[in-house]
Amino acid sequence: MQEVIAAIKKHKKFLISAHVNPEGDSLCSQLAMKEMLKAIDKEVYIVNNDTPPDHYKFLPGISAISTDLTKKMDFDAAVILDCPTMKRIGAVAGLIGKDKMIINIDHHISSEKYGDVNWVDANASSAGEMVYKLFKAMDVPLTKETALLIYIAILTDTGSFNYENTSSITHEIAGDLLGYGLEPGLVSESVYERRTLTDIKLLGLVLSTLKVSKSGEVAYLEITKKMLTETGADINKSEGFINYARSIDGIKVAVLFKEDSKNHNRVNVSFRSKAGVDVNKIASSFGGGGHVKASGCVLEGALADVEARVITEIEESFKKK
Ligand SMILES: [Mn+2]
Repeated sequence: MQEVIAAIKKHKKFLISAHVNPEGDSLCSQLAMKEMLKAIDKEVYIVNNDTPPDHYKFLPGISAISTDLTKKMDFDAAVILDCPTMKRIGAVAGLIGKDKMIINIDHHISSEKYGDVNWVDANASSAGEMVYKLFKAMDVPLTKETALLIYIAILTDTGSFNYENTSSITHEIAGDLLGYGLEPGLVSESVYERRTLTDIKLLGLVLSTLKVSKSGEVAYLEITKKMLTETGADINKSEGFINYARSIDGIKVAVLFKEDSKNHNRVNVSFRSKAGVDVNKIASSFGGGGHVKASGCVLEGALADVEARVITEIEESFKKK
């Protein structure tokens, strides 16, 4: 962290970015980081590959996130948050010339440490938790808004304090954040109780695809392009669907296969595990990565073929143990 602080102090103008298909932690850690840099008189831009999902439009300062890659920006350092590889920031990578300093702040175990400065803490619950530590180390006071952002980053990345990445430190930080006047019940409602009728209809279609592998230890679901056109639902609203598959008793790995909306021969694959199974290893074997209990990869091929390949690979990996 000291290296990060030194790099921040040395530079004046910053570009902030995070991984494609943004969710709670990536959005909130970027917005909180921006507030921290502004508080110490830095110039800051946030540029992302994708527009934030509609259900996060309530986040304070969200309009600062631009997806305009053509706009000329003057910056001398880039802060990349919650992003294990440079590839995962998408087209934003093209804006960062070789002369720019790259500061990588991440909690993914699979981080490729692509920065000039890398602060990777796989024990941190979220990138938001790391930004919190920066606020404290740099003596920048939190506000109700920045406390809310960091709280939501932690809330969403820990599955509401349910996952193994939740530690006593996570709870201590959450406790401190609540002291800025946050009401946990209201925050939870604003994050989780924003589904539309369409989203629930999509959930119904997705759950009807549920299958279990031969071993009885892998449960999987699929989202097809047809389901999205039929319901008119937004793919971003499927966050959390995979947990229904994982919640089945006896299941060790849950997989969600999503047909890519732009490229018809591409499938986005998400993995969630329990009972100590390492899905980062499985995702890595397919060129992806993430965390021990939550990871993902992107595969070329038709949905049925990709499904068969992935499920066979997981079943094989169980046999090797
Ligand atoms: Mn994260």
